[in-house]
Amino acid sequence: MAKVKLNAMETNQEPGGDFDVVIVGAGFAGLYMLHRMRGLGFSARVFEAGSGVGGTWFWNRYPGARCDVESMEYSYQFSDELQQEWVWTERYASQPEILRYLNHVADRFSLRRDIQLNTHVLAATFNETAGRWTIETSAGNRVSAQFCVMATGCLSSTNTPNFKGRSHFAGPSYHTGNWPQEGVDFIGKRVGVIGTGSSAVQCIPLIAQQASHLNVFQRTPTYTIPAHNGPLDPEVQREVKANYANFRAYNKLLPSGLNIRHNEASALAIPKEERQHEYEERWAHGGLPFLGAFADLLFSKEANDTAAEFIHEKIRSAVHDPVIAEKLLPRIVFGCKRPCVDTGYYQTFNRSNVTLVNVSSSPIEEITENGLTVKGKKYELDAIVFATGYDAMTGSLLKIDIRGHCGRSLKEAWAEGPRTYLGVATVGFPNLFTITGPGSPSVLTNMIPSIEQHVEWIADCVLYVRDHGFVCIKPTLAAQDAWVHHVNSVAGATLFPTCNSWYLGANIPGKSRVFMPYLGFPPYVQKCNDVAAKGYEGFVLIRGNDGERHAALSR
Ligand code: N01
Repeated sequence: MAKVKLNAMETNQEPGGDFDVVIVGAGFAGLYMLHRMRGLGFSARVFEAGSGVGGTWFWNRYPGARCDVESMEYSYQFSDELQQEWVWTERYASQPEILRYLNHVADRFSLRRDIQLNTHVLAATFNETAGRWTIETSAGNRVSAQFCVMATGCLSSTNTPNFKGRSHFAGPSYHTGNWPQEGVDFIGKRVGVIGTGSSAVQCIPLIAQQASHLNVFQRTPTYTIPAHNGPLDPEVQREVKANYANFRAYNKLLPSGLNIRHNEASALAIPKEERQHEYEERWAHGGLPFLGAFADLLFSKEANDTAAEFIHEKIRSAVHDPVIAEKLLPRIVFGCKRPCVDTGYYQTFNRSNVTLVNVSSSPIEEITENGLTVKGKKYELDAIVFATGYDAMTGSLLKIDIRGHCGRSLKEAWAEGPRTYLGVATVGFPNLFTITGPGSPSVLTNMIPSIEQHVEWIADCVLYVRDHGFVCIKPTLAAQDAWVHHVNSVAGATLFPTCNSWYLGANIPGKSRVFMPYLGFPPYVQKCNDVAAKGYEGFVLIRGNDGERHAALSR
């Protein structure tokens, strides 16, 4: 990464300094971590790569970007004043609205003075003698901190496949996860969108309305459920706010922490008509609650097939041309990749200016000056949109040269896939925490309460270390090994590992195939609480002078 040197005047921050905590990232996780640490009296500095706060909601400005979790749930709950005063306008909030919310949070809690923008963290190195981290940035900072918290996000390191000839394309190209702030005008343009995941499903219907022609290059057809988005009924908002604490507490007891009604029944235990009725109701309601239709959808292939068949029929009835409809039918297990939530996705393929190109059996061969080729056929394009996803969960962490005990890098430690204790800490990296890291429920839950749970747990842990006269905390190898084994065995009992999802790292060539998130919410929260209640069971706490500390860290 090129070093962009900004002077202290430009960044409004000093290049050096000693902090209790350095936090990397100013999205939902980093903002709350900063607020929490400051509230406990710790000094903290946040480094953020973007020119504004917001993390994923800062970068993902593609047309149609909006959340697939409902607005009344996808927000912080740490401050009742905040959740009472903020007014959401739609059932599913758009990217601009969420970004406005996060900017409001930054201002309301006076967070900006401790956030340095336009700054990539390049390296974090643990100094065993000092028991502190040294953090180096693209802006020339070299600061030290006792604790380092990675709030780098699970879906923040974009993946642009290395197609042959990519640099030869003469027109503009965009990645959905790094969209120009000024927006893009596709009017009258021949556009190619590569990918058909959540980002593509959201932007394709809108780009199709502008483009003179849109080619959609599909490798794996996707399941998407209609959002049925619309203005948020003020009465619904008032009711939730009148009872917000109970609403939040109830949701925390549900699988995924989302306000989804989970049917306890098996899809196979009831007559077909009843099953269809359940699916129809969920389809009419829209969005991710479809996943809760039956208890065994992600455990039994036979049960899963009933959901797949139902959605196939919906696609066949939405798409006029039966040949195109067949091409759009997903053949993977429903839910093993995160289902998308859309507005008019399948119907977009009825437009005369939209072509679906199958790149599954015949991949994109080459990007040329004027477009790209598939199976020898040329597709002339004025602009390319890479909706090709992310190096999820580990990508942003491993981009930073993180070095712990004996100078060993995180990249080496995770060469065979990420290994953590509870998704928050890693053997060999004392005083380093990962918010919603691999091995925690994170992306399989409502992210915001999961972020809040991690932030609060980490803050309590740091407080415990300080108040009990310790200087360092690190997980034991035995605790980490047992946790990794547990995370894998839970995933192995489901249908999740059956497809090439980013949950498994299977979308990135060469990445180890490991199911990264933990399928164990809400018991996970209890486990974290128990660990803390037992004086941080599974961790080693270290105190003493430099020599003693050095010896303890070396064990
Ligand atoms: O990324 P993806 P995304 N040649 O990885 C294709 C969250 N999110 O940005 O499936 C051709 O899902 C790839 O094909 P395949 C949400 O959690 C949420 O869309 O690997 N195609 C796939 O179709 C989501 O799951 C929201 O065969 C290639 C696509 O690119 C996650 O972010 C909105 C290719 C990538 O899909 C990621 O979503 C947006 C190649 N070489 C995102 N390489 C909401 O809240 C990749 N592809 C609504």
